[in-house]
Amino acid sequence: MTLSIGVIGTGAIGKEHMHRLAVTLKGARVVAASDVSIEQAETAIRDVGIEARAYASGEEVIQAEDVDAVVVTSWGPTHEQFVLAAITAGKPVFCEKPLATTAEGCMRIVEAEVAAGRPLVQVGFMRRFDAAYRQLKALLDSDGIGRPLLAKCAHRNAQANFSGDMGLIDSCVHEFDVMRWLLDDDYVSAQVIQPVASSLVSGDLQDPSLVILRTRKGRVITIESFLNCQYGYDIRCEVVGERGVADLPQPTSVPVRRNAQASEPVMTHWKDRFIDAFNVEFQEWIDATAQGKRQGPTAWDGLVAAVTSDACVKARHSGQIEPIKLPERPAFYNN
Ligand code: NAD
Ligand code: ISE
Repeated sequence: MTLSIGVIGTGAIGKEHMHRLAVTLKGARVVAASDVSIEQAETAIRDVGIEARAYASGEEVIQAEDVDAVVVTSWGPTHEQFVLAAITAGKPVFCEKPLATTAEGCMRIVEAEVAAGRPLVQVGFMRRFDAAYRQLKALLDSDGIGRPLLAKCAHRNAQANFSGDMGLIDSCVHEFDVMRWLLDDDYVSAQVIQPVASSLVSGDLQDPSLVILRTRKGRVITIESFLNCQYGYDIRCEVVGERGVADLPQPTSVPVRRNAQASEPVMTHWKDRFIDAFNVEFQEWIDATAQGKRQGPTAWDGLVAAVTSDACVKARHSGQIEPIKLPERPAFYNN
């Protein structure tokens, strides 16, 4: 079966995903797309080089008879309305992070999916599909370093045109998801510490920040979020266990020694660092969706990430350690 997909939001990542669905991967085709204007969707369809129909709204994409499943890659504040509309239409929906920009919005999605009674929603936390994270998880799960006690993460972008709390909501949200998956744990509190801000960053962004999360199993996780580190795109994670320490494997490159110097290239963009993860994420989603199954991050995972982001935002402004309180998980999301 070939899955016919409608894409809502044809900006940077929307076009990337359209190309991977239509050209790189197997088992899917893109038959519909929309953006804020029909012309923008038409341009994207032309740029990607596929035959698909452009629509003036996301709702029309969801309703289109030939659309089996929906991919939402529009701006974050629009995600909730499109995911809810897809659930109402009974169509599987893959939504880029964040699932919704507030925990309340994510909760409405969780309630709608539970009421629909079948798994329809997957959230775009692609790090769970990254080979390096999967290797690290396999090592931890096989007791490779004993009981994990603490983890130190760094999430560095070369440059990001962010303001206010976006670093927590839009960037650290990946650590919020991947670390509870990696450690099989949940968070209980958050603290955000701001060192002196980089003088290379303008506007109201305080960059970098240090997030400290405590977990239900008593672990401590630190996340250095540096949105304008200048030198490249660098994702790090070191887990300290009772009997050893494990590091997230880094992308391979050719080390060079020349002119009395040794060097190695550093990537500069998330789309290159996680290109394979995006491909695996979507191939698994296509295959599972075609069989009416669910795998991968759920609406519940999207909600947990949003509750964590909200607590971090509060902690940044209060300067205090803020509790992270999750609602009761519906049995629908067990396993
Ligand atoms: P972008 O601004 O390049 O693209 C967003 C597109 O959505 C724009 O073309 C915009 O016109 C369109 N849009 C806005 N409102 C719309 C509406 N009502 N209907 C249809 N289209 C609408 O942004 P982007 O970088 O492509 O990010 C899109 C989403 O993907 C964001 O939620 C972002 O957080 C997420 N993202 C995820 C990753 C990742 O690593 N998983 C990376 C980048 C972006
Ligand atoms: C971007 O939206 C992403 O999701 C990237 O994975 C992340 O590294 C970056 O900080 C975000 O802006």
